[in-house]
Amino acid sequence: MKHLTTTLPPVGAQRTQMTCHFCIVGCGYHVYKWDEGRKGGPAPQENALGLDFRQGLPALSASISDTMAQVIVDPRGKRSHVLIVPDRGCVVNAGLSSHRGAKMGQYTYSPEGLTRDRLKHPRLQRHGRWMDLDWEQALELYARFTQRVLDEVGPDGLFFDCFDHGGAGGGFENTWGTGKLMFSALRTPMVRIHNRPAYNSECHATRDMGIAELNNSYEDAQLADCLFAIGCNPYETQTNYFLNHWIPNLNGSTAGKRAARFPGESCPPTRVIIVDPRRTKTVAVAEQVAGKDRVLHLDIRPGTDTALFNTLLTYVVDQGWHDTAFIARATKGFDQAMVAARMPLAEGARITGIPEAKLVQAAEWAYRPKAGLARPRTFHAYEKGIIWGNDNYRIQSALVNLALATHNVGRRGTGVCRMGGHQEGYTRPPYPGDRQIYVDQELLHGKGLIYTVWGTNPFQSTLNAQAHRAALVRRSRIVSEALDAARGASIKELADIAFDACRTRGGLFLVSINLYADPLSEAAHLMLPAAQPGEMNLTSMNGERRLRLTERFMDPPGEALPDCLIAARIARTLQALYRESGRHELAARFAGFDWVTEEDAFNDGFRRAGTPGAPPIDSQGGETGHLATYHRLRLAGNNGVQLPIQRAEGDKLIGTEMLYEDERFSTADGRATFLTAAWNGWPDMVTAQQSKHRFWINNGRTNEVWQTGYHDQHQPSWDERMPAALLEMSPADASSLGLQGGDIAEVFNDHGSTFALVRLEPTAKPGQTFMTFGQKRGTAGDVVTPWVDRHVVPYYKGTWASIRRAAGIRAWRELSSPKSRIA
Ligand SMILES: Nc1nc2c(c(=O)[nH]1)N[C@H]1C(S)=C(S)[C@@H](COP(=O)(O)OP(=O)(O)OC[C@H]3O[C@@H](n4cnc5c(=O)[nH]c(N)nc54)[C@H](O)[C@@H]3O)O[C@H]1N2
Ligand SMILES: Nc1nc2c(c(=O)[nH]1)N[C@H]1C(S)=C(S)[C@@H](COP(=O)(O)OP(=O)(O)OC[C@H]3O[C@@H](n4cnc5c(=O)[nH]c(N)nc54)[C@H](O)[C@@H]3O)O[C@H]1N2
Ligand code: SF4
Ligand SMILES: [Mo]
Repeated sequence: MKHLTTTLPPVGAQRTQMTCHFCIVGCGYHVYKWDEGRKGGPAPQENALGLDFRQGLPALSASISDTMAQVIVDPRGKRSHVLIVPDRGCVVNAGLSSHRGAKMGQYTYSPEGLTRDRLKHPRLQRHGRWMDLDWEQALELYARFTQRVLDEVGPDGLFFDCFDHGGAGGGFENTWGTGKLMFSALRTPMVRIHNRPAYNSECHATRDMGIAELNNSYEDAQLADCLFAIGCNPYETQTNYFLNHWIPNLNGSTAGKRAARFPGESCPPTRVIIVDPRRTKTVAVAEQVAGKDRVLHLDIRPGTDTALFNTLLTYVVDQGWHDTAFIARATKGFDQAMVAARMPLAEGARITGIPEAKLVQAAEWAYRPKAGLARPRTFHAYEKGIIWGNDNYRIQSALVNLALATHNVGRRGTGVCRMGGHQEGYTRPPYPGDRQIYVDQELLHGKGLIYTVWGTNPFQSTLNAQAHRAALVRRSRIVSEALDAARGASIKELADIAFDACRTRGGLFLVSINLYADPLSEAAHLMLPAAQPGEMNLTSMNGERRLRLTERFMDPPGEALPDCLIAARIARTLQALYRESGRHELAARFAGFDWVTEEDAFNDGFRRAGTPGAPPIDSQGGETGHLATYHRLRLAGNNGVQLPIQRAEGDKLIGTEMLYEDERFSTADGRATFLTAAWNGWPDMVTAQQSKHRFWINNGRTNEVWQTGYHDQHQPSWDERMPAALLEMSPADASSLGLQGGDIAEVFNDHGSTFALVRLEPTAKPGQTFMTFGQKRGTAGDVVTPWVDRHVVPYYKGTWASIRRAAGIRAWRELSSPKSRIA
């Protein structure tokens, strides 16, 4: 173990529970907090961890590092140590941390730490400078502007881009608070979700088929005969799910458990199939653990997954490996779907670029009946490679058809599931629109008067991002100029000036509600400071629907507030304004926000769904959500409860491990529905770039960076280490352009241009590059086309572009290793 400089928590240190802020996996952690000046000793009875630090700890017995520690200062100046360590008792991660979760300590607010630049007060932009102001003034400005829009234009003038998930920048409390404000108080349909340009789902198809996208438990990955990973890279993106549940199955550690679970069934050594156009770290690690003969990498031609699934389905049905009895008793639409799906091996191989022999091998591994004729248990895991792929609805229909026909849903060891992005935390009144609106395009066309960007950073993360930024900056400037010309104006007068600039001159009033000032800072007018988990109590659920409470252990910086309480204060300010002007009917729409704490928001939202007489709510808590109280969740600890809750036995909550074991699916008649999903080629808008631009720009995530880097970019020397987003490309392609590793390349097409740091990747295929998405310097979205599917779901994952050498600075070249990052 590396030498630790961190102070150990003394016996008796306060210990609270915390679910990692970041990815879907939701690893359990404990937060230890104790007064500065005290410290625990190395003997197990001398420290709160109960560990023996006198000699080196056995490998993996404890995961603890300096990045987990912080010294915090409360508003009265009292200083405390904080240590955020993974919980060995949590069934999700069993004491493992990751590159990201291990930094929660560092990312805890401290006036002396990396996070010292957190927003502490509301801020208003005046004359190109940021001025702090108090909440009353900020809320009055926001509410007066909003009131004029409501009165003179209508709710359609109020635009939002808002989180809808769990974890940091989310949680059931905050999705409810924001949702109640947007949908039942303001009643605007002009809302998009933080990661896509409309109010829609990432999973329309599977829901239409009656299959919720998180339908198994992490344990099922330990029990499967075959893991079928499609467009996901879980070693880098759902790290501890992969390490703690997939790896033990692939290395045989769960063989005994499988045999005990499925008596009488043969449980051959587990195999994994990975569908990804490029070789990933997941492929490399799986090969190391399972051996190459149990790993099949289908290096598919990008965007052809529909053809792959249809070919496999055709082959499986021709072999008679599908489950005809299950299809007859629990589904509908199989025969029609098969007509559209039929694709012979030769055609499938031609379209996907995967040799026929490999297609057959995949079908045999995943679907060929085992010895004794039992059906193999195959878990289908998918994420952004197909969700943000070529026609989300079509691909997902084809995939779920295949899983359904082979009865790989509702049985232990199977599933057809999203791997997930963030944790989940959805509870909102129904969306007030009757169709999906492409909000980015509306903004580009001059619609909207105020845009509230809530816990997201579209400047770095949306599609067609350069055009989006340009339009927002241009429209925002119209308002800034009007505000700059004001002399001695009151808040009310400022609101009127800004409103007039929007109403008559096409301006846009831009508001960012965030932890930090950076996102949108070049264009925003008003910023409101938000709190992160630990500074508030927050509930969310992970990728196996495991609901946990993260406990508050410290104050937010300055006057920052939980997002739900910001929403409540906005609503109450509007209510007061309407009351003052005697418009009581409108004032009534803003009632029901008298929350004092985030727990009030939880009780009002998550727990109320399903209560007789309550207005309709879309809630992942469902009808039994009311059983989950903060008190019970505190008792449930980091293992929480898997939704939906079955019942409470005293204060113990009993949950659900797997959905659809009863073969009753989420459709009106309970039958799962096959969808027709013929292979349909690529969208014209994407192929239109192909003749002009030589490179395919695949893009996504790397282990170290969390999303847009909102915390990570405050790491010391981040700027030197990451002067731009990474662009992995083959050495031959690079040299054909005169590029060396460490050079800055311009990546451009007809939609935009961006910059990236070239990294030579020997495993990259010719003509195919991979760029880290969402970065500040080098935004992959700048070259992503504005194409979306019928439900306004984007195709972030692929676009054609040209690449040229833009700059080369020796220091950057030195950063660049010629070794493969992937191997
Ligand atoms: N090209 C391309 N584009 C993509 C993708 C891709 O694969 N390729 N992926 C898409 C996907 S899946 C995603 S999820 C998006 C990510 O895009 P975003 O959602 O825009 O990215 P984040 O970094 O998660 O943004 C979170 C923001 O909220 C702030 N924040 C954090 N916690 C809190 C909080 O508690 N309250 C508030 N108010 N603010 C908070 C952070 O400072 C940060 O600015 O990008 C999408 N865009
Ligand atoms: N380290 C880290 N982990 C994260 C995040 C992070 O920012 N950093 N973000 C979280 C979030 S919000 C999300 S949504 C998830 C995303 O999790 P993932 O979906 O696993 O991550 P991505 O890297 O976006 O994309 C996965 C893979 O899709 C492949 N792909 C591209 N095109 C195609 C195609 O046409 N077909 C197929 N089959 N595959 C294709 C890419 O090569 C890539 O390896 O990660 C979560 N976890
Ligand atoms: S795997 Fe995900 S949830 Fe677990 S520690 Fe890492 S980022 Fe956090
Ligand atoms: Mo995501």
